[in-house]
This record gives sequence, structure tokens and C-alpha cells, in this order.
Amino acid sequence: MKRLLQVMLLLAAVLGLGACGREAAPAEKRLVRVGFSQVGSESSWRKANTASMTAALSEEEGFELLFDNAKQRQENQLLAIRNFIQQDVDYIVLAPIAESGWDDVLQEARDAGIPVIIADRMIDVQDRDLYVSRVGSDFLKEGQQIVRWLERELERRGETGKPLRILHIQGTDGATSQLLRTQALEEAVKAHPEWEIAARLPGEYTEAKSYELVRDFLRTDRDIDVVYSENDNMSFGAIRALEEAGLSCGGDGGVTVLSFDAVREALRLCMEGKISACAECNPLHGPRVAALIRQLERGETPEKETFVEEAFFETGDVTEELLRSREY
Ligand code: GZL
Ligand code: ZN
Repeated sequence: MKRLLQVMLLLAAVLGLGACGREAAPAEKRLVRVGFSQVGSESSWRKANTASMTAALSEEEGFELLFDNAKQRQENQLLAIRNFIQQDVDYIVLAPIAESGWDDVLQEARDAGIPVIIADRMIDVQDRDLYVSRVGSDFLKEGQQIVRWLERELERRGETGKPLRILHIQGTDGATSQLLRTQALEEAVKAHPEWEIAARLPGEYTEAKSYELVRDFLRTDRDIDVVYSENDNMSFGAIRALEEAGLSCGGDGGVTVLSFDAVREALRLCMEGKISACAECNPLHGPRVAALIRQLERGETPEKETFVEEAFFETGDVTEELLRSREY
């Protein structure tokens, strides 16, 4: 009997060992958990940016994405980041609405050992180590390209040195894209004393706000040669207000509308001549942010700053075929 018992115990042990010694079923590959705080959905550009980020940070790509839309309010972004910290995500991606106000919350993220990536606009923090890397545009270069186009256009028309009244429609106050696109224009106005800013309108990157402000402005002042509009949606609002006031856009004698982003709808207006020149601002940051996170997962140190490629369009450049080929 004893012998039998011994054999049974030995058998059980071998089987048990076999069970726990067998290669454990491959655990579901762990998803990388990313908290993304997005500015809002104020513009076509922003919607394309959100689409790019959510596609690149999807489960099929190995991510669990926690997404928050701050509806253009910084306090909502601060709440979202603190929530991501509470949920102990692996990474935080921040598309900051404005440059200032991030030091404390990013210190909390660092204390929690959560790396932060900045997408799109820039942040102004005391300690640049509060974020690992930024993917975005060179907004100053965008503005300088638009200004250079205007200077060449005036030469082409034989109007160099002629007084010019510019209606300046600004994006969200304090956003890097607003600060630097504005800087490019202000530097140009300093270089051309005959250029005058007729008004600076706070359009907040939305079509609705821009339309209202331009409509009201035109009630008392219709002497505008150029509209310098810091994104396409504000250009759409301005064009609607100008045409309602009986002013034409583009062509000889019309108002020269200059715009930023180059979303498909704006490029169509550019092809039609209503927008005279458009500086692209590429919203497709998703693949770059995903690549940055994979670099960090491999223990590598990414570049502190990477810029996206951006094009420039004037009316003759845009064709139906180009419009079809655009991703956004
Ligand atoms: C620019 C981005 C700006 C776009 C606007 O990178 O921050 O915000 O130009 C968007 O369309 O609202
Ligand atoms: Zn000049």
C-alpha cells in the first residue's frame, strides 16, 4: 500500500511540476496606457489632429488611450492631467491651449514618474525637464512665409511702398501658434512703415467668433486691403462677413485674405482665389507621438523637439487632384 501511495505522490508532483513548468500562455501583450489632454474641437485643424492621435494611439497599435477634450479651457486640461496621474498612466500627452500655467501639474506628473510629451503648441516652463519631448510646427516660419508672399505679391502688382491696411485676426491668446504668427506680422509691419494694422481681433481660432468680430468691425471701417487670419476657420468667418458687407475677396481690387492651416476647405477657397495664400500647419502628429513613446519604451532618449513638414499654397498651386490627395 505504502509503495502505491509513494508512486501516486511522485506522479502528482511530476504532473504538478509539468503544469507550472509549462510555458505559461503568453499573457495578453500589455497595452501602453496613455492619457491625452486635447485643447478642444475649435477648428478643422483640431479635429484632424484628434483623428490622427486617436488612430496612432489605438489598441491595435498597442495602446490604451485615455482621451480628454478640454473644450478650450486650461482648467479642464489641469483636471485631466491630475486624473491621468491618479489613474497611473504610463505616459501623458499634452496639447497645451496656452504656453503658461503648467509648472505645478507637470511637477506632479514627474513626482509620479510619468513622462510627459507635448504635442502642437509649446509650453513655457522654468524647468524644460518637466517634459520629455515636443512634436509641433514652426509657427514663426509659417508667418514669415505668409509675409514674404505678401511682399512679393505687392511687388508683382507694382504696389511696393503703397499704404496697406491690414485686419489682423488672432488665434487663442497665449497659444504658441498665436504668439509666433503674430510676431511674424508685427516684425513685417516694423519693416514696412507704410503697412498699418487697422485692428487686432481675438478670433480664438473659431469661425463664429471671427465672423462676429469682422462683421462688427466693418460696420465702422471698410478700408481693408489685407486680412491676416491666424487659422482657416477664422478666415471662413471673415470671408462670410466681408462678402455680406459687399466686399469681394481675392483677385485685383478684392481683399487679400491670408490664412494658416491649409485644411481642404481652405485650399478649395484658395483654388477659387478667395484665399490668396495659405501656410500649411500639419495636424498629423499621431504617428510621431506614437514613435516617441515606442522610443521611450525601448529606453531610448528622443529628440527634445521635432518639427513636422509643412507646405505653402497660393491660388495657382491648388488643383482638384491636390484636394483629393489631402488627408485633411
Ligand atoms: C496650430 C494649432 C492651431 C491651429 C488652429 O498648431 O495650435 O490651433 O492653427 C487650432 O486651427 O485651433
Ligand atoms: Zn515697405
